[in-house]
Amino acid sequence: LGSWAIIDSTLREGEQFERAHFSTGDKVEIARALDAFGIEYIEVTTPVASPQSARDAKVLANLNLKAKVITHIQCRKEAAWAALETGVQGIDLLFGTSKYLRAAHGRDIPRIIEEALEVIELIREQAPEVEVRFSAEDTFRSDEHDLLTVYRSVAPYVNRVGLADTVGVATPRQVYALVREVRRAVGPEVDIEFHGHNDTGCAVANAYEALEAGATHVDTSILGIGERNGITPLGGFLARMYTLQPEYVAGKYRLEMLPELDRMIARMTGIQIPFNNYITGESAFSHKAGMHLKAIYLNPQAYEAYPPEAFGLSRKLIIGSRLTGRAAIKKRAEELGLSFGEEELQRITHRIKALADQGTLTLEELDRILREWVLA
Ligand code: HCA
Ligand code: CU
Repeated sequence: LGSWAIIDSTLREGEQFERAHFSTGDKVEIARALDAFGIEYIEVTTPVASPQSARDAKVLANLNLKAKVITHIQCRKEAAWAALETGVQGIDLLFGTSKYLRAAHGRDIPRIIEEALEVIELIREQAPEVEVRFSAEDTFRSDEHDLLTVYRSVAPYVNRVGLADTVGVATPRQVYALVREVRRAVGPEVDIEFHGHNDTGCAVANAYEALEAGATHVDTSILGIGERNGITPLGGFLARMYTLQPEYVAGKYRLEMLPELDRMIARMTGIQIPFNNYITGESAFSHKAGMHLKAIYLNPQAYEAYPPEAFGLSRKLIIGSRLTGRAAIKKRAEELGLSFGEEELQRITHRIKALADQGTLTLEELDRILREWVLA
């Protein structure tokens, strides 16, 4: 794996989440938080979406962030002019190439290429320093020959080409194979971006496969918010990459800020962070079965893909359940300054399991039982 960058689209794809309606203040807070986190690119809603969207795009483009602020537009001249007026540092162009989307916009492949080149040329002329990306929407349901023709035609004039799994149907193997083909078609100089929806639960895996195949940029959003059930979640993607490149990932991003980012978006959209969320879900670092607890005491890596401390979190050990074991009870007793012989430990563990059959004991309940046992 080489180096790669994140294009966070919480302020574009994320605005397409049904519960999202960000105020200007929210948007500024999100952009600053992403910037402080270390995200390389922040994608914002097209200025032609609504009057407020145009005003907000300008505000966001002029925050003087370290991150590049880019906007995302349909491949049309009017939208390109509006994007240029905001002062963004990059423009992501989008043109549907699948049969579904071609039916919607009514253009054939030669016409798509012609119009794309016109828009790209316009941006290049007006603002040569602005980064340009061209993406074929619904890439994975487009004809491969058509796609490669389009990418080959635009590649010499853009910084980046994009592949979009618009309905989240691509398999990891398909993503790998197609990104390889696109890499071959556009040559080594052009960056490749992957945007993956999560309709079939493959958004993280697909983003990873895209990088393996030579992509350089991955789209994410905080908590994965977007159209329908969303796209590659920032936290899930970082979890995936941390296991493979821990120093690289920890060097690029202030990972201990991730819980704040997830909480911020949960608050702004009025949702709960899912209990099983990557890294920040309430049970992401909970350990319960006796066998797990025993191994965790020796070395947490035994049952953790990545350490909670890396993300400013701590693990949770659930000692008072019916699934607990002797090692866990012994450890807790030691923490309380109590010690039991082997046989006694076996008996008290048995007793605790029997009590916990009625419901998991809190730590206070467990401690009380241990102390009373010693007194008795
Ligand atoms: C959408 C468009 C998009 C664009 C992705 C991209 C998609 O559905 O609104 O520009 O790479 O998923 O196709 O988000
Ligand atoms: Cu999308």
